[in-house]
Amino acid sequence: MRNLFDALGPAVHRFGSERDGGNTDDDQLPRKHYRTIFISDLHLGTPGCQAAALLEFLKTHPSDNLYLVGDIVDGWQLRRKWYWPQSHNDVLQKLLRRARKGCRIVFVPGNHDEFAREFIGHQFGGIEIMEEAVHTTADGRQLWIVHGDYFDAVVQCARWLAYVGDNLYELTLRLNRHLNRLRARMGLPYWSLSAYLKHKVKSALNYVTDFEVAVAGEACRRGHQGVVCGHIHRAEMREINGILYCNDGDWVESRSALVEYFDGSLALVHWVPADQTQGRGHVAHGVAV
Ligand SMILES: [Mn+2]
Repeated sequence: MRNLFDALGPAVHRFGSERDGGNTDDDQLPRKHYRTIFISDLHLGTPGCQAAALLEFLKTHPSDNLYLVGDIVDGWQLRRKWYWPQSHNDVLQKLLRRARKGCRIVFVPGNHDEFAREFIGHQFGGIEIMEEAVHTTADGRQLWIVHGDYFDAVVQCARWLAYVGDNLYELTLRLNRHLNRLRARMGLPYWSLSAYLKHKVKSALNYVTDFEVAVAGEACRRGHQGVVCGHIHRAEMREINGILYCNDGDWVESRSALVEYFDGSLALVHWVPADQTQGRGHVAHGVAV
C-alpha cells in the first residue's frame, strides 16, 4: 500500500525518462510542458508536506492549466499549531507567479482548507476558487473535479447504504458537509478518511474501494466521462463501471500528480527527488490513458 508505483509493477517505468524526449542529461534544468496538471493534498502548514519536492516539480513542469484539488493549505492543523516555514511560502508564491504568467489555476477546496469554501466564485491573485469544476481534455472528455470529502459519510455507511434507496443515498451525501461543520463547532476533530485508513490497515482496502466506486458513480450520474479527486492519499487511475477514476494522490507521502498531455491523454506521475537518485529530481511516468 505504501508505494503505489511499486505495486503497479511493469505498467510504470519508475526511472524512465521524459516521454517526449525532454533531455534530462542536459546541463540546463529540463522542462516538460503539460496541458494540465492536477495536484491535491499538499497539506501546506504541516511538517509532512514535501514542499521542496513540490517546488522542484512545479519549476520543471509548466502547464496551461493547473487544478488544485483540495487540502492545499491545512487550516485544521494550523489552527492547532502554527507551522509555516519559508518553503511553504515559496509554494504559494510559485503558484501566484504561475497564475500571473498566464497559467489558468483553479482551486477546488477540500476539508482541510474548508475556510476557502467561503470564497467560492472569487479569485485570489488570479486563482479561481470553485466548489467543483469540469475540465474538458484535448480529446473532448469531460472530467469532474472534486476533492472527495463529500463522500466520507457514504463510505462510512457504505455497508447499509447498499440496502437503501437512491434518495437516502443523496441525503447522506448532502448531510456529510453539515455534519462535519457541526462537529467542528462542537470542537470535535474532522473525521478524516485518510487518517482513519492509516490506523485500519486491514479493512483499508474495502474503504478505498467504497470511496472510489462512490465517486465514480456520482460522476456517472452527472454525465461525465471521468473524475479527478484526491482526499484519500491513494494515487490511482483506472476505469470503474465505464468511468475513468483518477486520484492524483498527495504531496505528503507519494509525491504524485495527474497530468494531461497535449493530445488529451492522461497519466499519473511520481516525483523522484534528487536525494533519492544520484542525479537530479525527475518524474516517473505511468501509462497514459
Ligand atoms: Mn481531504
